Amino acid sequence: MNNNYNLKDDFPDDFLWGASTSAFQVEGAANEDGKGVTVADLRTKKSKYLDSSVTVDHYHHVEEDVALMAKLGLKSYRFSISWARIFPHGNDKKPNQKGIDFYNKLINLLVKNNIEPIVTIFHFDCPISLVEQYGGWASRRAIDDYYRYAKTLFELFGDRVHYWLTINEQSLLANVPSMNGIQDNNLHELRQKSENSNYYMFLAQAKVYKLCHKMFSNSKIGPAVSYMTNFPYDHTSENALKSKSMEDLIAFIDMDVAIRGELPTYYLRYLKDKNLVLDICDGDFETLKEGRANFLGLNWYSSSIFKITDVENPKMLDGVISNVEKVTDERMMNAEWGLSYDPVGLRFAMQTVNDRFPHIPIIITECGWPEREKLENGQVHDQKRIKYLNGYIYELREAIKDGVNIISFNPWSFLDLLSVNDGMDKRYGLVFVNRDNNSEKDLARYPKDSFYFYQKVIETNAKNVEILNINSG
Ligand code: BGP
Repeated sequence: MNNNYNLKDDFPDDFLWGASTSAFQVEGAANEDGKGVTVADLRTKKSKYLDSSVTVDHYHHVEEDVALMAKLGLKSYRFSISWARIFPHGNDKKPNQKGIDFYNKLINLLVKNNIEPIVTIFHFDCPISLVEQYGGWASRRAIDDYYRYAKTLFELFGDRVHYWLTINEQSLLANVPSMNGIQDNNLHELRQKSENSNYYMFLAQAKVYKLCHKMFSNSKIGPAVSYMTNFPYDHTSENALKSKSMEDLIAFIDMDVAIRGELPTYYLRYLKDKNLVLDICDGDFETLKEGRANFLGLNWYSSSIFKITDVENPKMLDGVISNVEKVTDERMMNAEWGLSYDPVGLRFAMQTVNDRFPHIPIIITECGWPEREKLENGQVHDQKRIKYLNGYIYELREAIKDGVNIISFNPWSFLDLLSVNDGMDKRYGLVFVNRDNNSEKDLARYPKDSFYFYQKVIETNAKNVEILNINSG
């Protein structure tokens, strides 16, 4: 009898164990060396915590930070390039040499240490000048400027970068349009602008997928999708359908367009019901078809449970997340900010994606556990993060054994960084950075206990990961 079904038993030897960050959350130096102002800079300035001007000053600590990555044993590092460091106004005639120098330095250090760069082209930081010039992503003009920016990156760094992520969490940008600098006092107009921005982002990415495949035969390119598995609160078909529809409209839409090259019918039905009209031009659908991703980046932190309620709760504009309540399962380990520890949920998610897009390569581009943390005698004992990583890595191996083609895992975040809504109070890092919301202190780096746990994971290809006791909560 032949028992060789071509299934893997473990993480492959070339598995890319990585870690993740994004430019405006780690770099600092927001006004240095010619960098232009971005929407993210202005949004964080309004925060009651701290802004993007210094954050954890990775821009000036780049050698030290890559040395720590090498000590950790990272095989990949997922980071983003700041559009406004390359083109300060988003569409300048010439790129900014100092910005190019910084990313060359970072990429060369990574390559020297055998760390594969996984580069996000656009992570929440649209140059503000594009918003001032023509409304940014609310205008079709953004497609050409994004394309030119991506092409410039391919020309500059494509000899050393083999993994590209086009846009981070597009659906979040579409549902919170202020993150792209899009405003309107009229809610319907705002939704209309934001759906067009969503459509332009789909078209821009399709063009860039096509370009990348044309320029490099061996490179991989895909979106970084925010995917949170939704479970219905109970067995009723009404709750199950609502949970699924939200998952479709918030997560699968970005995957469906990137892989299948067309707008899914559930999205068209949504637009029709909301009386929203996309700015569709001749040739657009061919553009979508001709440019497809060849892997999926997934930001998966935890699952959520939803139940339908009568209470209007238009958290992300109206429509997608309205009339639902998020329910906490007290049996799980839950973080202060609503994230829960659900390792089996991750395996479930991986199977779901693989069912929809069989054999598609998957990179986990984000995944992480937030805590308030303090340094004690130069140490941080982040036991919950270790438990989280242990459980998630255990279930990732199970998913690989199920036949899911997971090629890389990049937990959020390599080091503590600026949380979008909570400054430095909410820490995700494997490395502690000595600063808080009120003071920059000395910005010294201290590996946490989870750093050493993850170091062992990488060294042993996860042999140190303990069997998961699902009932241990
Ligand atoms: C994702 C973003 C990251 C990061 C992370 C944690 O949505 O891609 O940039 O911010 O979430 O979010 P937060 O900082 O709000 O906890």
